[in-house]
Amino acid sequence: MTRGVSAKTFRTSGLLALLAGAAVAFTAHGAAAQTLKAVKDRGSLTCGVSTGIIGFSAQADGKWTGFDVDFCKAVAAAVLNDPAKVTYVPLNAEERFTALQSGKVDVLSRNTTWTLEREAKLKLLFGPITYYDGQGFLVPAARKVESALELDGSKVCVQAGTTAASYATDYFKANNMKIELVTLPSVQELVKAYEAGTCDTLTTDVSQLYALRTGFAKPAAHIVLPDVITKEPLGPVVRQGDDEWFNVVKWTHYAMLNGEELGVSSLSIDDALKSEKPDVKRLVGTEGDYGTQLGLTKDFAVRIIRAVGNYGEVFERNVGTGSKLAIPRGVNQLWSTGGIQYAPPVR
Ligand SMILES: N[C@@H](CCC(=O)N[C@@H](CS)C(=O)NCC(=O)O)C(=O)O
Repeated sequence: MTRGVSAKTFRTSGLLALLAGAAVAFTAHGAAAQTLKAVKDRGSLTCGVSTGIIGFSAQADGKWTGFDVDFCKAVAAAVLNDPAKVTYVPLNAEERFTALQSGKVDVLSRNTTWTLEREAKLKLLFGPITYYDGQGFLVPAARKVESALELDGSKVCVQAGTTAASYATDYFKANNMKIELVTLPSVQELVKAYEAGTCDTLTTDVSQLYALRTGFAKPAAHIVLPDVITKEPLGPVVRQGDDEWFNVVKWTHYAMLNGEELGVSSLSIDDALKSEKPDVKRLVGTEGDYGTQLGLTKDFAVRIIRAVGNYGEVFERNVGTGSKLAIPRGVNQLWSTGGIQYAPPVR
């Protein structure tokens, strides 16, 4: 009898120890962590961004700006009612995923391509595609190259830890062309190598080519070739196992997209609060409790749009034709105006 009891006790305490261990493991990896609660308790969002890509995430005079930075601000506005409550964590291509896995950042908002491996193997989840991109090539205009198919024999600069290196290899192999890949550990060294003439071309996502070019001594002396050789769906990334947080991240983007579709902008937000249109009322929270269902407030979309604007405003301000980068909206237009940006409805 005594033996039986002690054996049971042992089994129970063993089970408890196992559960405690699992809880610790979950917390350490952030998998089961309640990120939304953690952000609210901390009073700030930790957002993983790039180390410096103008138009997307770059720091000047101690201030971060850009398309990916605005996404961090939008999440902070939705959760904390203050777009300034963000701690930016600059991450290069190689360190970004471990930073997210380890819980160093709550979300990664950093020109990151959604791939199967990054979800299944790295145990991450991509939110909506905030920017549809593709890989391209930058060349000095003086080389008089008009297509990537003229790059046979070239030295091609890429950054380590990105999708660009293997895609470039595949592309040139498929076209029976020989290239020499020059892999650089950081974007700063990538730019330096290209500007110094170490390589004939630089390859990465087209949006980044436009961005990097703005920082060159003579931007007009470099052209982005028309060839786009891959699909690079870029979007925010979170850890697996925290559906509530995943929803907050997804609906932050969808609030901005629905805002644009319904004509609700940072300029018209006060009028939108008086609107009688059912779709607008649901978006701004004068009807229903959609924001509360997300663990936020009824007016979460108002907070976002007031802070950073709707999707079109964010795109134009940071990377659009009126910005330094001057990227045409292209496929990133709304589905209703010929693009593929499409948000599920708030209802
Ligand atoms: N979208 C591609 C490329 C993203 C990427 O990291 N591009 C580099 C080259 S421009 C970059 O943003 N570097 C900035 C940094 O490492 O801080 C990916 O997810 O692998």
